[in-house]
Amino acid sequence: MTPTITAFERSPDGGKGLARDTRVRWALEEVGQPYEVRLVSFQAMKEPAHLALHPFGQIPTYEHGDLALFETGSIVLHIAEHHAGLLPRDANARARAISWMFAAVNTVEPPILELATARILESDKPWTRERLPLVMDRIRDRLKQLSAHLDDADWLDGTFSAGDLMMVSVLLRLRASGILDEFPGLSAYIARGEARPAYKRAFEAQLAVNTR
Ligand code: GTB
Repeated sequence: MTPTITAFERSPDGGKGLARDTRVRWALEEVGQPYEVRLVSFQAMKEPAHLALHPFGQIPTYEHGDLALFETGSIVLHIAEHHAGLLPRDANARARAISWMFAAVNTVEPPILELATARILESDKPWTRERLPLVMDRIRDRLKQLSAHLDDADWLDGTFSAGDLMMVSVLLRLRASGILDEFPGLSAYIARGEARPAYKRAFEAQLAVNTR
């Protein structure tokens, strides 16, 4: 049986790969699991059929047999736990890779989302001009710490894992901000992620949907 994921019928980013279905596509491509995609409109996401899969009316979701999941982190973890290739076999290394998955969505991504909120949803507010530098500094602090940890290693903890997949995906949202230019080590880390054949396939698949 083939899993089915959901994705935007048309992503607001026009195919830059920043919507979260790309992370799930990437994980499925890394492990060699074919998948189907059901495209949903913004309206359909808020209707009962989709809300039964995703209580917050968002994408992506993942359905496989009688299992339905939402939340990218949990979907990627599920894929990684059921296929070889995204989590180390050694129990401690595996636990550390999962820590990096949580760090990506729980520690590094929040200030990045604040930036998106400030730039897109709050750009007309009088206080946004003052707030933006503070948000940028919060991101900068996290990137400095992440960069120090990575140092000159290729990946966060030994071999490429679901932790790197999530972290690279989170960092990619910063590209347009220019802040990554201050962190050449992290830029190279992101480039290594993007160079993976599985990422390229995932990116091309979402691009094809968004440029039809
Ligand atoms: N925590 C959830 C997860 O990780 O799965 C968050 C899911 C989520 O934010 N989904 C977004 C969504 O469905 C799409 S990815 N939004 C519609 C809604 O809430 O009504 C977020 C996203 C959207 C657009 C861009 N972009 O255009 O650049 C980037 C990221």
